[in-house]
Amino acid sequence: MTPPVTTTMPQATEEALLMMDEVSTEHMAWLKRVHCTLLFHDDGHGDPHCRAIEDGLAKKVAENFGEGRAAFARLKQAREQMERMAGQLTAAATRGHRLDPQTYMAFMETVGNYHAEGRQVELLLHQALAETDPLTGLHNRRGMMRDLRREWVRATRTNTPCCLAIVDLDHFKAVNDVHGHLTGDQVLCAAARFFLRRLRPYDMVYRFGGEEFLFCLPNTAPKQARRVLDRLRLLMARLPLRSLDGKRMSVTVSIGVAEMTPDTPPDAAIALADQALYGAKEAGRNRVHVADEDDMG
Ligand code: GH3
Ligand code: MG
Ligand code: MG
Repeated sequence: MTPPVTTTMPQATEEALLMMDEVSTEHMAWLKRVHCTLLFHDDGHGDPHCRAIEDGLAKKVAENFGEGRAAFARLKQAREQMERMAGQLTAAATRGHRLDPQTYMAFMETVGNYHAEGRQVELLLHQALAETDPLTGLHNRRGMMRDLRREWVRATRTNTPCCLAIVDLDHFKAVNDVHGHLTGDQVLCAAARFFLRRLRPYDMVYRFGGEEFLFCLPNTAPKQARRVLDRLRLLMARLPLRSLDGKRMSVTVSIGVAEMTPDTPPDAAIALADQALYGAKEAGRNRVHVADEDDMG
């Protein structure tokens, strides 16, 4: 299944990582209380506080970080299993029964599983953070080639077209020079939001470089890509923007498109799209050029 257009807001991911730290601290405190109950029969182990943090975290993850849902479901399952075992052991201990070493070892096994699943969640969050552009929240180049390769393999296997487009904001240096760098940053964020809104849910948008974005458009032949991107280009030019000091402004984009084919893997398609983009700039900007159609040779 093609992953949907998603942004993993870095702030949410950072918060999730901090909450995972809390989960870990709370878990250790709970584990100590369980051991006190087992050793001294004080029946004080109670519910692990990490349960509430985890539930809040799972909600955050579901909202901001789709890929983490399965890992979270596994973490929750591991915690429930661990709690069940702890319940059995502590019930026996408080009734004054002798502890069975095998049951204790099985319990510690579930603790180990829970740690391992927590580590997986953390790894996924770290990976998401590393693959996210902190300014726009879009996926950055890290991970992009992996995604593109996957789409190329899929397009080849299913014999369906798939286009790549490099989208470059025109005269963006002038935006910074005239309105300041902070306005420039806001324009980049507005462009990212606009692209996500206008494209289909299964299209992919990456921040390719400074003021350049890369789209991967599965199931899209060059003709169709040209139509879709030309409409996007026209709408972008009309997108009302304001500088930080309240002045009205607009930006245009130039777009280079190339198809990934069995003989044109991602890196070759990117090079072709880049050449087409160069052609679009040379031809006057604010236009879409398709490799092999607009710029022969
Ligand atoms: P062209 O139409 O040929 O693309 O001209 P351009 O001015 O857009 O291209 P150029 O490569 O000369 O300048 C790109 C500018 O984008 C310069 C750089 O400072 C700006 N830029 C890159 N990344 C960021 C960013 O994260 N924030 C801001 N505000 N500006 C950025
Ligand atoms: Mg550029
Ligand atoms: Mg530019």
